[in-house]
Amino acid sequence: MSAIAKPIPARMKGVNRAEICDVNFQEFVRDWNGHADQKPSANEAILDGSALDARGFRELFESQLISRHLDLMARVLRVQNKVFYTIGSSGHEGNAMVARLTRHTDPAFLHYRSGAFMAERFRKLPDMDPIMDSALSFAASKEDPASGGRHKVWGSKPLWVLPQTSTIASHLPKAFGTAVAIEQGRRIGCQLPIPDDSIAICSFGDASSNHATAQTAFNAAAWTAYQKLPAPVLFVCEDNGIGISVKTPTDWVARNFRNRADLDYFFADGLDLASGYGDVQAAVEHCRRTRRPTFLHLRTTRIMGHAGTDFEIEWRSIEELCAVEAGDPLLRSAAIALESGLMSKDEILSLYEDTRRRCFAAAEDADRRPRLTALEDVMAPLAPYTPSAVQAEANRVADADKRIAAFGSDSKLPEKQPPRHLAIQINNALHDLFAKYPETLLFGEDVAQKGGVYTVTRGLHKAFGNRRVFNTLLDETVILGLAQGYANMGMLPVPEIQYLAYLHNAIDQIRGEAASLQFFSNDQYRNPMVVRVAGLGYQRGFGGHFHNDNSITALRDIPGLVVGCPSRGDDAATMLRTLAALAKVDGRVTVFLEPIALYMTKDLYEPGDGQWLTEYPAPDQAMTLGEGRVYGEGDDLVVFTYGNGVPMSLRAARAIERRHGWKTRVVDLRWLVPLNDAFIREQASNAKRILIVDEGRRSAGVGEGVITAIVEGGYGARPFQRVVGADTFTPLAGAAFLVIPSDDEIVAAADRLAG
Ligand SMILES: Cc1ncc(C[n+]2csc(CCOP(=O)(O)OP(=O)(O)O)c2C)c(N)n1
Ligand SMILES: [Mg+2]
Repeated sequence: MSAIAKPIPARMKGVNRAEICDVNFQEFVRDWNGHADQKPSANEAILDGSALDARGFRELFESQLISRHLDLMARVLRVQNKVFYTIGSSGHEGNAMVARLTRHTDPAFLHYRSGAFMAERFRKLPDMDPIMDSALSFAASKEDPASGGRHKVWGSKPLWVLPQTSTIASHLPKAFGTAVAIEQGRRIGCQLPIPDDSIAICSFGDASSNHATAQTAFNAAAWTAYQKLPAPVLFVCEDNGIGISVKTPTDWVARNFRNRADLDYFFADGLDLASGYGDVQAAVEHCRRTRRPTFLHLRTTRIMGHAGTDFEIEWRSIEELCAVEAGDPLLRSAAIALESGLMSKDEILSLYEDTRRRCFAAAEDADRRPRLTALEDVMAPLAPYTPSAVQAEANRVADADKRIAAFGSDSKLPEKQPPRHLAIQINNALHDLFAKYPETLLFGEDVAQKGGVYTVTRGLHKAFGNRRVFNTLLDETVILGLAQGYANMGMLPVPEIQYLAYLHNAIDQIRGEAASLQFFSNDQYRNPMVVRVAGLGYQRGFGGHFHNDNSITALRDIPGLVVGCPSRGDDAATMLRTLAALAKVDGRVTVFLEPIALYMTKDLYEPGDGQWLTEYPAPDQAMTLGEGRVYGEGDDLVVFTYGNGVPMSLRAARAIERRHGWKTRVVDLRWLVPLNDAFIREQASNAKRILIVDEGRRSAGVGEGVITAIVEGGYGARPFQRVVGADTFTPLAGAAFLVIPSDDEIVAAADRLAG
């Protein structure tokens, strides 16, 4: 602190703090006049009592310098439009220790200040170039090996660094999920892509540690460890004491985490390699050996502001800024190098300049490489689809003996049973999925012994055991985080979200995370899954909004997502096979939206007619993505609908024919995301009148997409009507029917078309 008591030289008051930190380092080395020990040999401790040897120190120091010069380079070349990202790692370079002490096969989910971690991890494999790879990412080059120019991310396929989005804390649940998956994979006999004793690493900032999504992961990890179940995740909280401009209360991170039950706390000084190394080592070894969630509180600082756009001088005192800059960990590393006698001043300064030259040369080179210039290239990894392979996979049947074991006996095979309702056929299809894919896992709230609140998963737990069918803690964010973790480790997760209304509080795990992984990793990483969501209305006023939520809109604009919604049992089975195949073959994130009100529906027109029961489709049958189901051949009126709207429209069609003499065709879209525009247009092309029955909401609902497809197809001049859910939450009791479409409303809409 003595630095701030002294008068601050004019030069130090400059606006460009990057330049000042740059000069500070050089002056610090030049002006150093301490005592130097005799040069240590490579295997000797760098300083007395340090767990770090001289060779290790030298490499870490180099990694730190690479990280620093990438930051400095970015600040300079941003202004020239050669670099498009300036959130840096300066002050956090101590995280190189975490990289050094872990393996390149330990999956890493990294904070954006991980330049030094990356530079150090690059050493783990031969012939890799941290500077060029990073420069390509800074330049948004198409050749960026991490994201193909889509974002500046820390990511690498060979180094098991899965690229993260900028949403702070959103990566913690999947890091936890990956740790659990590492352990569970072996238990279900699934071959892991990494060694069995791997750990998952997850770093984040001090401010981020307060986020609900972070807290949920800490809680889930502790909940797991408390039950003596393994969760080898190393949470690394890089505590620089600030989040953009908001200071973290002094000692808050230690106070908040030091005594948490079942989250084992370690502290390490990330500002000092010589003293911090042993403590980081202790944390890593503890996590790997005990398989317990471990919280490494790594002291860091933040110099050069939050990002290049953060002119700290405008909102912090110059004294405070100078004090922070005086704590630059690179000054400490230079001092260690000098004190230990490992490097001379000239050696340090020439290494410093040499690293600067390499970073600038790489950046200039990267700037000359091609960038993304075509929309198709941008979108290429988003939603890969290889129809023939998906079809073949969906049609592939599990071994006969596995199916017989799953269903109990040959005579119990579902295709040999009489027609049944939706809930039973979904249940059968799930049994088949388990027989076909030994890596399938089904989990969620109440899904195991109870078989779910609607008994859709009944029997699976008994048939396939605890390890493949299990109840999670009550947290949708964790459920989806687990799904990503299992997917990362090569399994096929089938998480259940108990009600659509409860997907919304965790939706970022799909929107921001699962669905974006292929995009931000240029399709190098995939997290295939089939998310089952029970939803939609029509429970006769029972349960109110939260059991009758009809917001499909929340899923409609998620890039790359597939959403299917069956209205009957046979469709559910063939659709589920295709969703699983899309996940397996193309790594797609898929949602199976199950209409609760149709689970038990048996009749269509009259009580007891049994017309909504279906046979279980032969196991080699599957539905093509986008393929709808068409009822009737009429063209007087064509009704586009899905879910509960299908049986309603079929009933209404009878009444409409009686009233207007119209032959009606009812089109069940079945696939809600993406909508099959070509199919919709084909069905609209010879329609004399068009009716859209959408039980979702009026605004941004599926119906809007159908109309757009029709209008853009040139059929907008046909008379049309729309029957949709109102833009409201669903009330309890009879009032629920005021909100959602009814048979009568459909008939009334036809009357309007006739009028
Ligand atoms: C969910 C979310 N909210 C807000 C932001 C904007 N934001 C980006 S970084 C940041 C501060 C993070 O501070 P900390 O976790 O301490 O990390 P540091 O930048 O200090 O390393 C904020 C608020 C974000 N990226 N994500
Ligand atoms: Mg911080």
